[in-house]
Amino acid sequence: MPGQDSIKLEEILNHPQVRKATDDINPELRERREYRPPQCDVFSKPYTLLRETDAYRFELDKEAEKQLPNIIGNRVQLIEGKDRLEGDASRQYGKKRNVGIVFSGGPSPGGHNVIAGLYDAAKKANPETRVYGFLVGPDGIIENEAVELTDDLVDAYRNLGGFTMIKTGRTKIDTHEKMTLSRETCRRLKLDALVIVGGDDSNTNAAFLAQEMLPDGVQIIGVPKTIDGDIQVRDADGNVLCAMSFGFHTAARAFANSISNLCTDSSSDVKYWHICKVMGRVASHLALEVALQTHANMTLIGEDLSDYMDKDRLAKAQKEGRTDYHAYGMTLRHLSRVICEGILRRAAAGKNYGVIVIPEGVLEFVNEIQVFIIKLNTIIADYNQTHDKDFHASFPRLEDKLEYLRRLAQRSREDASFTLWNTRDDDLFNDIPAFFQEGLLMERDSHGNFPFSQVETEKVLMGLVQDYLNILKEEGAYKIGVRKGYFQKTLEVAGLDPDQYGQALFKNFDADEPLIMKPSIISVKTLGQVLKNEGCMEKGEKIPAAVEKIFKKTMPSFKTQIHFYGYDGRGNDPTRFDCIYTYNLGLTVFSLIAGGATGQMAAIKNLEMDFSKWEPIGIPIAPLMHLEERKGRLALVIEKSIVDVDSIAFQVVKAHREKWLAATPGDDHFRRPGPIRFTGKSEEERPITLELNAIGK
Ligand code: FBP
Repeated sequence: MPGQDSIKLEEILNHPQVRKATDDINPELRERREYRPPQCDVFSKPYTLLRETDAYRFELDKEAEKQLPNIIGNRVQLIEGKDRLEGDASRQYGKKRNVGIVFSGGPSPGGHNVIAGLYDAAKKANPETRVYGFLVGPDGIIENEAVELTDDLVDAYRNLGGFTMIKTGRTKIDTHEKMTLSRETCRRLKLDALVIVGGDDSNTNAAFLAQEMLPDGVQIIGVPKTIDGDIQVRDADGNVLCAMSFGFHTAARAFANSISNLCTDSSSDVKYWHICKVMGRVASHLALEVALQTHANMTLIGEDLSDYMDKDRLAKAQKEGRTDYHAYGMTLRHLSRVICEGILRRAAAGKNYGVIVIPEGVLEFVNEIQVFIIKLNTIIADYNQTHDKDFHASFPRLEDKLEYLRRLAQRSREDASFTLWNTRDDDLFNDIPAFFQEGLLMERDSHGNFPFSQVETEKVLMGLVQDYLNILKEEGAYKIGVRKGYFQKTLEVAGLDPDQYGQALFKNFDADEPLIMKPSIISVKTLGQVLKNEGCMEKGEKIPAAVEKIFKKTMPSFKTQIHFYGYDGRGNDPTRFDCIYTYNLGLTVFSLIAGGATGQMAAIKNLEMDFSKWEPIGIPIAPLMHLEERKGRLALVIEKSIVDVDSIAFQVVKAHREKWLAATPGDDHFRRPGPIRFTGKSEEERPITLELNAIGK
């Protein structure tokens, strides 16, 4: 371009427009940082006070009573705002403290605001209080790697997503050595309190730390974090204390926006099935919320599959006077058939495209896979314990692992008392594709969780779907319906009689639209034969081009695009709901610390209601614990909450399945949630599942 050579790069880089475009700080970021979330009413007072209540009841686990004797008697604490506190209470509230905070587990949008809320409340109570952020998760506590938080640091991350400020990690403080080092760190930093922002496993860890550190005078407070939405706390009478962990809303909205865009693309381009795996581990809460946000054509809900009964099989067995145990529970094969049926029905309606949402943990609810997961968990844990070596280090390659399993099967043949892995298990396991074997044998995390996010669930399922669709295509059952008007027009333009050809080609020419080609027509050759048999063509005559064109339009090819929604949503900047929720969680944490609590989890009650009704509380963690199989043995953990198939949210989705599948001519029923917007009124106020499940409560 003329004159371009004369502009020096330096001048270009100094141009105000270039500087603006290359600045790390944009107006959206500035707006987020400057936003100050509203505070629950109780926090508008200068002080807060904790009041224990007996309004909630818990059924205590015997093992929890034994292992956590000092905190098992904790009760729910309500937070009250006070204009003044008397004597010692006021000194206690405003005393100079050292507080540590750590993120544990996967990132979840809103974490920075928990820090901001805690920091603001702590500094307001006493500007000399110090807040330390432990770096890269619990390792930071074990190794005493911490930064002291400052106004500048906190302000830089207000209302921003991720856990970037202090990072996160998945280490569990589960050995005597790690516990000793953690106590040492707390002593060195003279910590009064340690805040653990984490999921069910991290809050479990918080309870054990609270028990251990009681003699040291270190208070431990947990915060319910996870996009998975699987920390939902109720008391023994079903009263909801914590309806949703933070970050769920943002992740679900982020996934829903992308998936909704795929719904739009798929119904425009009309050639792809988009297969969307969404995070959530075992629980399908995120998939359920995405279904409500987008009305995607098919959404699998894992929890729904465990109750599955094959009614046809049951009826057949009953007729024959026998019991068919295989009719109970979903198999991988059957699940793939259910998906195929939806694909087939949409194709018949002329829609060989669509969107399927698959929760990443769906296979946990499929009988044969669940058995493999449990058996392999035990085998790996047993190996690590017996040999005091890591299974994955001993058997780095898949072949090594398979060889080890083969030896176990051999052992079961020689020793009848060994039933963990028998020849049948080994044979079945060897039947599955190598990439899936590898997935099932993958290293468990430090809490013993199966790494669902790394298993190509969608590939396993869609492989079976593809195989079955090929069979159905061969059988002439998988066909794309064509509009009668289009067929008639195409033949008339070619000078052919639509009625004569229509009767020959379609199985429903006289019935409703769309037209479905006869099952016997599956190739150009079979098309020619049918036309001859029906008297439309003479021997040696060529199939009319217009007829062949129609035939080709009815022959489907199943084209998929695979997507995984997880890490992107975890890193999204929080919705306004999550910003407000987490900031108030941070304020709650400080009130719990100032009130002397330990072994409690900060929570906000009534999240489904108007903000004016939100109620900050402290939930006792120890009474939530129960025994569960982890790493092959029973361990005390907080129970994960999975989708309740009797809940209103699930029932609503179930009632709309047929409508959203839209296996009829005409438009789909997609919903457009739109992107997460920090300002403006368009953003969903709170998760739809949360609102639906609160109906009538
Ligand atoms: P948390 O349970 O720690 O909140 O993590 C949730 C999650 O995002 C799951 O949805 C997912 O299966 C898992 O983390 C992925 O783990 P990783 O970050 O180790 O790949």
